[in-house]
Amino acid sequence: RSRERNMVSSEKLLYKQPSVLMGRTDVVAVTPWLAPIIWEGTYDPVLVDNIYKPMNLTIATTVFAVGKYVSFLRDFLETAEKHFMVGFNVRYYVFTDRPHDVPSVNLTQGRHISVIQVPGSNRWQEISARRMEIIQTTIESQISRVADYIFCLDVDSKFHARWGAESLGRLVAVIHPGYYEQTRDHFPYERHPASMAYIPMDEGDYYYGGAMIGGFVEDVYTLTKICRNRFEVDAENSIEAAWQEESHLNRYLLYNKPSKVLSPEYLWQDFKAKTKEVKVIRFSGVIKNYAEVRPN
Ligand code: UD2
Repeated sequence: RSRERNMVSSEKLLYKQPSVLMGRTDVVAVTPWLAPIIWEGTYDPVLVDNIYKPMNLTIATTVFAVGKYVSFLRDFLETAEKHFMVGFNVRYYVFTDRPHDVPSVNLTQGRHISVIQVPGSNRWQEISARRMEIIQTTIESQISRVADYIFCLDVDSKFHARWGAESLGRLVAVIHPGYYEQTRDHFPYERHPASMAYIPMDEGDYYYGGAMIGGFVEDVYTLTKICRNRFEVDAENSIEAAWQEESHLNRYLLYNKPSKVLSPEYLWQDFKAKTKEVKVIRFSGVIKNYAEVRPN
């Protein structure tokens, strides 16, 4: 279903003239391979909506809530209804081992939830990492038929402000809020050459967060398939990468550059004070008591 569409505005729309000379100067808004980095003030939300809404797109959104993580679902879904892809068709896919504990949340028109049962696990590392495999197989069995784009998000999070069509692209990744001021040799990439997620000290663009993967369904399909395979090769060799699937994601994105990069506005962490370049926090991880919510 997913094809690059022409940027057509359906009607006359009055908006501020784009400037060639004036814009944000405190942040970099384009990667060295010319993918936009999305920051507040670099796009016009009204114009973006005017372009994308007539396309009648469907956005699949996957979220895992295994074990005690079901308790994060209500806030995740309620805040998504307020801020995430408002005005678009959204299909949430909730993966859980506790389908009866999925809260009923009022959804606005054009939005649906499918609950899909998955096995529980005693190891949080496995739950987090198996997401690649489950997303891959669910894209094959159902998502590819119904959706244009897909976003795969962490459940222990809330939306606080607009996350809209400015985030749509072929392959979309988010810059992790914890490392964007660091040099690449400080990124927590997997550093053992034996791992399929290995990145040498002198390589790497950004440190991407595992809490969000997005893009065309077919591009995210390829990403999940390759990361899953590499993860399984590592497992056969008794290797678990430093940050599980996040490490494999970072390796994949180093050699398959994202076409759009979301700034840390799209992935903040509640324990971290806002920095001056972040004008709006759109989505953030809540503070959680690891000992309480994880199985081990
Ligand atoms: C980081 C990443 C996360 C993932 C993980 C790698 C960010 C902000 N977070 O977060 O995306 O790459 O490291 O290990 O980039 N889950 C369950 N039940 C569990 C455990 C996990 O459903 O018992 C799911 C849930 O959707 C959760 C996700 O897996 O949001 C990631 O697990 P996490 O939030 O515990 O990982 P964390 O905070 O270390």
